Amino acid sequence: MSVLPVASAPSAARFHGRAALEDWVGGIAALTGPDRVVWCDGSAAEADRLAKAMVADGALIRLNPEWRPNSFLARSDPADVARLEDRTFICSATAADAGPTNNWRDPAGMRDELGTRFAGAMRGRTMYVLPFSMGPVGGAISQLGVQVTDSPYVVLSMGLMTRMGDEALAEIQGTTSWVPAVHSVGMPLIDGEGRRIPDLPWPSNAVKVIAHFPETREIWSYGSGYGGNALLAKKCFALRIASVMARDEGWLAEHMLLIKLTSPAGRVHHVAAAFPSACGKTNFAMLQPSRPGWRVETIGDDIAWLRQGADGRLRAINPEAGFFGVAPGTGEATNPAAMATMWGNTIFTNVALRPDGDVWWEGMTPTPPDGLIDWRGEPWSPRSGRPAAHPNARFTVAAEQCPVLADDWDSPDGVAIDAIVFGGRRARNVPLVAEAADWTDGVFMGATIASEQTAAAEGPVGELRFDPFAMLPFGGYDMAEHWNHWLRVGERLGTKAPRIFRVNWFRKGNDGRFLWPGYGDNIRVLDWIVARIEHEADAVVSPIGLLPYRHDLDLAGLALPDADVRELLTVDAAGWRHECDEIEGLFARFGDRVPRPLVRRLQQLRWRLGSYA
Ligand code: OXD
Ligand code: MN
Repeated sequence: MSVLPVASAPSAARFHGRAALEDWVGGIAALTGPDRVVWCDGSAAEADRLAKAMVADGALIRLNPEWRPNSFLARSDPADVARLEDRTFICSATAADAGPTNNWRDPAGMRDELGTRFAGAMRGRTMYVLPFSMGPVGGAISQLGVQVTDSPYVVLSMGLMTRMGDEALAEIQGTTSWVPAVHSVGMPLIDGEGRRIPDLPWPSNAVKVIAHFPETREIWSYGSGYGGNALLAKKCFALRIASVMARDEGWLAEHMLLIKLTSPAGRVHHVAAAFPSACGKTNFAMLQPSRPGWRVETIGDDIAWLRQGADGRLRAINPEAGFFGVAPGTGEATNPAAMATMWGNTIFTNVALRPDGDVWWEGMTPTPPDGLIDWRGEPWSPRSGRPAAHPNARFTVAAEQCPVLADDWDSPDGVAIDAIVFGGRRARNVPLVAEAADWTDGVFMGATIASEQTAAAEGPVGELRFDPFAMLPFGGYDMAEHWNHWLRVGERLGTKAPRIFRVNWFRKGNDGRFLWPGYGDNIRVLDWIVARIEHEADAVVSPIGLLPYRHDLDLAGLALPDADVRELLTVDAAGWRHECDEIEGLFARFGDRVPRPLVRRLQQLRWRLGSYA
């Protein structure tokens, strides 16, 4: 079977049931030409076999089992260290469907290119077939996928990050649909003359392409072995493709962490929170409260799928089964639960190696141990003038190892969401916390998530970089349509809709200091959010939302100067008028696709700011 017909894109209906799966795998094998095809069962024995073979080949370093049992270090090619947004493409039927913030490619042209790139791409290698479930196998909100890959590192990682193997495969029957994902590192081990080429510890290709076909729900990724470029269940499926499925089917696929919150009185609430990348989502998902009696338990740290349940409420699952967390900055002081999670059975990528065979990275301990080998495999000392771990170094570990994992984290029907939180990294304007006046106001807050530009290379310093719903690099279709979709979901939820809040841990004073301590003290903000949900706290009406009265915030023991507290809760009218101009610039990019209620909300905001002192 031809897997890449150029003229006619395959219909989504092809990716149903077992026979179509076998047909598709056969087609990919015929195109890519691997030596053998292995269907992975997801067992511990299989992972152990693969890891041993990778250690023997020099592709993984086994860490000292006394410190870190069954754990490994991978060092990537220095040119393959992160997600590549400029090589990530949305190949929808029209450019308008992808929207102005995505890289669009004509699907026929992309199929042509992929046909050429993937032809023979796996020669000399093994092609692994990974059936997986996103969400509990058979769950009401779950979906199935199948990735083929020629990277054993990807097999091991997908085994930690998803429910991968026989159980998921058994679900693929009859008319059950599954999302196909093809991955190759793009380095065949047989050259044009038929000669064998020695493998590399981290094979990859200088050319990288991560392509999504929203209409047919297909993912094709070539040339990179790293993270979101290669673990296709994560950003590619669970966000880009799933967001399109969600739009078509009336649910939401969002870049959100999920937590279960228990108050000192024993009341339980579930919170979904969207933050742009690099805002400390994993830390928030595993927050260790600084206030007595509170408990935060983890359901997910990166992605949430949300769907209205039979009871009319919005219910959410974490579609993933593991954490692919940024290592630098994670330590006993900032995230003890993450440190405990990775006690063993963990794959580390691009961290530093200690002479005793354990790992280290910046922020793990205040001072680095002696005798480190850096992420590139070279001797390192604090005088080296470069970081020991790559700033995007990662740990990959199963969620089950998290000591603060919530008991309902894998509930097949998901958990009922009480509050949705939008956050960003804002030095100015955005207060510590504000509640949306209603669902539309909440969608406006989500649509206008932003951070100030901090490096001249990104553009004028201080100008806002918008990241609507923290989905800018992860949306499979036009962002303005995504806002519309949120408004429709809110209409259906009606009075059962969760409340929406905006938070900001990163506000700075004029002297450049952070005004809020963050980390475990963020529980104080969650405390107020719960008080609002439980009708136990009033709020001050402001043009940008409902703000806390100072006396309703638990600030005990913080010794925050009065002026700092005031500033954390201040609405600076002039600053917000300028922000309105920037929001107008954001909306202008989407033309008349911006939902009318959001345009009206912006007008209203301007009007209210006009008379605000
Ligand atoms: C991530 C990201 O790695 O958002 O989760 O970039
Ligand atoms: Mn993320």
